[in-house]
Order: sequence, then structure tokens, then C-alpha cells
Amino acid sequence: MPARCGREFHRPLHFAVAILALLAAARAQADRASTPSGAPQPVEIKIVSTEFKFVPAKLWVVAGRPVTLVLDNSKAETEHGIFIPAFGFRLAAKAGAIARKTAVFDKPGEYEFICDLPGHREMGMIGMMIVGAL
Ligand SMILES: [Cu+2]
Repeated sequence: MPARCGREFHRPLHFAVAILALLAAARAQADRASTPSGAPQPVEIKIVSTEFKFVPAKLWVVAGRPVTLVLDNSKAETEHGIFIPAFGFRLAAKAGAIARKTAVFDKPGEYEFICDLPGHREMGMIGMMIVGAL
């Protein structure tokens, strides 16, 4: 048996005020949820390069989403870079420097990345980037 809310009928003004307050609260919540640009913010992935390796050597990214790769070469004694041949992506940092670059990797799969300075790949500067589809 449905409950009766007889009181509200005797106090229509109070009922209307309560509804207005609820609407105002809902609108405030909707304003907070929306972002200024609407575009997804890039996810940052930090890779530390030293002689002669990448940490981490395995990266996971989401296909089609912007990613900022941050190459932290601040502890290295020479220049290093990240080269992803499959995407033509290249990022380099001088000794002691940090470099960053944003890109969108749109083809799901597993891709090798290397430091393409002479001999660095052979000495261990090689890794794998996994681009996953959502
Ligand atoms: Cu290198």
C-alpha cells in the first residue's frame, strides 16, 4: 500500500522550496563534473635512462589516448633517446636533462623502443611498449 504524503499538500510553499533546493544542488554537481576543454588530459609515463638501460623497459599505453613520455636522463653521463620505429617517434635528452613529448599511439600491438645512439641498443637500451585497445 503506497504511503501518503498528506502534509506536503498543506504546505505547498515548503514543498516548492525543497524542490528548488534539490535542483540547485544537482546543477552545482553537474558544473563540477564538466571539464573546461572536454579533451582528455595526457597520461604521463616516466622512463629513466642510464648507461645502458631503460627503467622501466616495459610500457603500457591505451590506443588513441594522448600520452606524454618523459625521458629522465638526469643521472646519465651521455645523451640518450627513445626511438619507436613503428610510430616514427623520437625523443632525446642530453646528459643530465629531462625531455618530454606527447603523442597518440593509435595502433594496438607490441612495439620495440630503443636508444638509437650508436651501440646503445646493443648494450641493453631496448624496451617494449604495449599499446592496448580499450
Ligand atoms: Cu642511449
